Amino acid sequence: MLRYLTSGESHGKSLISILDGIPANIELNIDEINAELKKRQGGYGRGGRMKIEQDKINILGGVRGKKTLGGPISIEIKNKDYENWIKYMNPIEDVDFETKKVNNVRPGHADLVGCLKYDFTDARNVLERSSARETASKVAVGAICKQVLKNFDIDFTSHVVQIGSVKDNNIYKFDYIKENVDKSEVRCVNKEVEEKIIKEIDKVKSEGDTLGGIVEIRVKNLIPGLGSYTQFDKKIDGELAMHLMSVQAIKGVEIGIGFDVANNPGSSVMDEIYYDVEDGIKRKTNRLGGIEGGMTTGEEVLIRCAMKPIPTLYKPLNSINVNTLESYSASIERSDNCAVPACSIVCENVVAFVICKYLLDKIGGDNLADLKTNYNSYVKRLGDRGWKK
Ligand code: EPS
Repeated sequence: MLRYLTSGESHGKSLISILDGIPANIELNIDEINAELKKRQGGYGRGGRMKIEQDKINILGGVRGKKTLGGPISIEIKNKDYENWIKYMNPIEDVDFETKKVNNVRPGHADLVGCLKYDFTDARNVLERSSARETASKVAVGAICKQVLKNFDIDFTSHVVQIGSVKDNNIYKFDYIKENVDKSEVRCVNKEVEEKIIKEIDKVKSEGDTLGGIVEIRVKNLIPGLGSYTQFDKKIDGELAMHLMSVQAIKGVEIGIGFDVANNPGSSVMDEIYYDVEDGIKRKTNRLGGIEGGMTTGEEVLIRCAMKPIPTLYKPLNSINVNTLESYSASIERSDNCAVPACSIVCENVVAFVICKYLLDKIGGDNLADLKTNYNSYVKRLGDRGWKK
């Protein structure tokens, strides 16, 4: 079973992840993994931290000569900012607990409930771990999973479809998004919408406020049958939603037309099936986003995630001092005004982890050769039934 854990604080020494279950003999392209990390750091609306960091993976175990060994892979991403925080964050020496203490808990962040639940008088102890800095680990893990999946031509892309009130209502082909999205600093492939988004971010920033938005993730070249209808915890849409909802600041996940299924009759929601000698079994539309009965259909998977605006506001909301219970404005921590473009990279890599987990469940094998044999035999059997890759 593919699984991972992460550890580390936003201003601690490093972020650490352990990814367990990656088969042996997968060749890792470290530059490609670092390129994903770099993309996560980008995007219009980011704050000062990204000028300090240059996230790169340092693999500490599970890989030899760029090839996976089949054991757990341990990944470190160093926090350069730790040098500026060592007096406050050193895990094994006495530290200054006062200077960076956070009393005035921020609405929308984990600060208040974290202090109550873990019996902390300092929300710093909460925010260091709840920070979206942890998404760098998620991206590193997902980027390694992508290296497994590229052996089976499974490909990913993502883009921003809404920031604040500015929406891109167009539907794009996978390849168009993939070719154009990295040229945009808001990861929006429509120039007109991009300009409006940048103006909206500037406006909100000047008002001391923040913006959320919607990102779309697409996966192509999948095979049918990843996931299963036979048990609730085997459904791939359930697992995708669980992983995506646990990304910091995500408040909604839609698959295919999502909530729109409720507005339409069945005939405008289901995807008609046809058979063509050239293409094999296919769908005329993809409203259900490539998943039926908790299983991939082989069509493109299409997912949208809604990210709430970042809760740290430069014009803060009313809150309390968690220790004295007196009214105060919420504390101001250095933060981003809009991290939706970064969120599209995070969600894309989170989806890569789930797809990899379910592909390994379906075609299991301890090493790449066995995976390929199992994959080819499954695809051949599907071919006999009329499905074509
Ligand atoms: C982030 C690092 C953080 C924040 C942001 C995401 O760094 P710092 O707290 O030092 O500025 O910029 O985190 C949040 C907005 C949040 O609310 O936690 C990153 O690496 O993405």
